[in-house]
Amino acid sequence: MTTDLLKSSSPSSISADGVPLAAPQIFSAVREILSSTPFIDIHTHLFAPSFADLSLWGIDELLTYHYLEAELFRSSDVTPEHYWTLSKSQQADLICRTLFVENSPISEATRGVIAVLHAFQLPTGDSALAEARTFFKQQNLESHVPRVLQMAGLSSVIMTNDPLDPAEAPLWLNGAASHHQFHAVLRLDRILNTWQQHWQALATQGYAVDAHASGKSISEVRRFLADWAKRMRPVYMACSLPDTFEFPSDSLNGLLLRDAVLPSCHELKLPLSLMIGVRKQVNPRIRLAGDAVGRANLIALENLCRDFPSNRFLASVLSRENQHELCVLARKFNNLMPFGCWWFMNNPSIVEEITRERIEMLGASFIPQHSDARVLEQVIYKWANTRRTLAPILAENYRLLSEDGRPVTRGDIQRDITRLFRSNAESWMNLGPRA
Ligand code: FIX
Ligand code: ZN
Repeated sequence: MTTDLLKSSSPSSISADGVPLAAPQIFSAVREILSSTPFIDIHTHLFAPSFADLSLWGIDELLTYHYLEAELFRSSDVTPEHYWTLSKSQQADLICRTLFVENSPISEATRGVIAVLHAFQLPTGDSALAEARTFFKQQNLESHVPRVLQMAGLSSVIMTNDPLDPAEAPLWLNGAASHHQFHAVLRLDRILNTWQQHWQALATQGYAVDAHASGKSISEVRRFLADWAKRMRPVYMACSLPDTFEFPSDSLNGLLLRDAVLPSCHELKLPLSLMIGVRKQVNPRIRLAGDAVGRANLIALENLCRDFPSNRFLASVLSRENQHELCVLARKFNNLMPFGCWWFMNNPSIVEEITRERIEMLGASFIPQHSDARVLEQVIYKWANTRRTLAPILAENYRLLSEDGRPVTRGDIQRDITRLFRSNAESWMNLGPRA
């Protein structure tokens, strides 16, 4: 039985979805399907409404986003020390004046704020701030959240939850209400990267651990992870790692990863997300804006994928120089899922470059993007940017496929876009229909 390669196997070959598209129709079909398919945002720093105090939203939070703070200090004489003495609204006033009035908001991050105001039909000129403040004051979080996710074309978002965060942990311990559009993640940076500073927090929660992670520490860390997995029902565990990350290693990080985290992920059937390449606090004066990037040695990731074949790894790398290697590693290990254009990679010119090579090397077997949103309304511009950047790239690949002799249908395009922005995540994270 020969399969007819030239004929699409997508189920809807009889309906309009099955009709081969002419080359000029491909781009608009891709754009329509990108905008009509609800995405899953697999990495954000957003919180469900029940985490009210931790949920950042509204114009003052949008303006004081650490991406904009980094840009403020380049265009203003204010010292970081003085900036931190200002109130949130004074900081927002200063950033608005400096980056949106005295300069053109042409950077990706400043354009983002303009796009959010425009999405709410709010003015975007020099006097925008006052009217925006009035508008956001009138919003009720319970109804604002689903509206914003709808505007961003998202069915759900995945949070970043730290069981050792002094502000967040008590909310979970007191039974924070879940929300059907927000899924939890067990974030392990304090355990894997700064054990010396944080082992006592585990001890305070009743786990017999010590500074050297000796004695019962490993089994107690595993008990800690199991307890928090029951409490949070996370869809994966995650950790950001420095550019100097090595594995295997005799360090505490290496030991905790090998003997506690990986076995727990395996037992709990949870993937481990590794975000590799951050150089923390190269300039601590500017706080969250003070992190930078370094090229990592991805042999560590290669060793993890090879030596732990029954663990699943999500990976995003911060350095541009590591992107190609990650693609190649994913061709070697099917327990590795590359995802997103993380942080300093999340700029249209670089998203384009990364996505093109991923499609050429991995087809649709990767997760193109996540928003990393810290402020609720950021998902509106970050996903609009992603849809705008990806439409011509996907269309070009379909045009080439059609030129090479295989007609393309809407059904094909819908299947691939659903896989890229939904089913890869659903299958990898046991998200299933609730996502
Ligand atoms: O480690 C992370 O999850 C990073 O995304 C954040 O730490 C970073 O500050 C950020 O907001 C990047 O967009
Ligand atoms: Zn993040």
